[in-house]
Amino acid sequence: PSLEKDFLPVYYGWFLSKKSSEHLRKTGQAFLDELGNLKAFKKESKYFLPDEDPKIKLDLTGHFAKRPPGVLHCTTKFTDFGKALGADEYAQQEVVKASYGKAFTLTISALFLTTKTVGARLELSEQELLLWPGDVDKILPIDNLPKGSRAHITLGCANGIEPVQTGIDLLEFVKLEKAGNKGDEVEELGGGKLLYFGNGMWMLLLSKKIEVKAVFSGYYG
Ligand code: ACK
Repeated sequence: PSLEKDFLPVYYGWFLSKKSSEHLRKTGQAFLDELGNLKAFKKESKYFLPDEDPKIKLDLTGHFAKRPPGVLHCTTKFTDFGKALGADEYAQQEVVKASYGKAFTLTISALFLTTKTVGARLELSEQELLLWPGDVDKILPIDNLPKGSRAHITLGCANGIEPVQTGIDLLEFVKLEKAGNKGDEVEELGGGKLLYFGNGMWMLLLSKKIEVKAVFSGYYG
């Protein structure tokens, strides 16, 4: 018998190439800059910064000061070194083993922002969906959302907010969409159509989807 024991990562996911990562960070930064200057956004700024002077640009970069270190990623399964529910089952799948270290092209369809997080929404391909766990697309056990609904890349979190929140926030958007709320079309920005869902929830539907290069792998901390 081998002395080695399988040692699972903190999480599995797609890790963007350095170039793709830098490009996406810049796009996210431009989104924050544009929103912070937007009249319609400032009108709703009470969700972000109480009593701010409406004539001054909102410092959203400062608000989302917690940014992921290193290259950006999309978590598929949070395994917590094997302690998380369903970790072993996920890791033992043939498709997970066979895809480890392989390159993928991820498609970003939108950027979203809430009072807590800012992130990029992914549209997974059939092949990528094979790597998506069956148990992560819900906030409540009764939620029934399409596979891959949670797929995102965290770009920033507000003070005191953990990155796990970005996926939960995206699921809130998807739940609203499922309930028939398509958001209010606020205006056309440089990158696409800006939608407002209320309660400080904004989404930019990209007119030109962004493709990023990424490697499927594990993060060991
Ligand atoms: O931004 P993320 O997707 O959210 O990437 C980080 C990564 O794992 C390392 O913290 C994600 N994460 C943390 N806890 C969980 C969890 N309980 N369920 C799903 N994803 C998680 C976090």
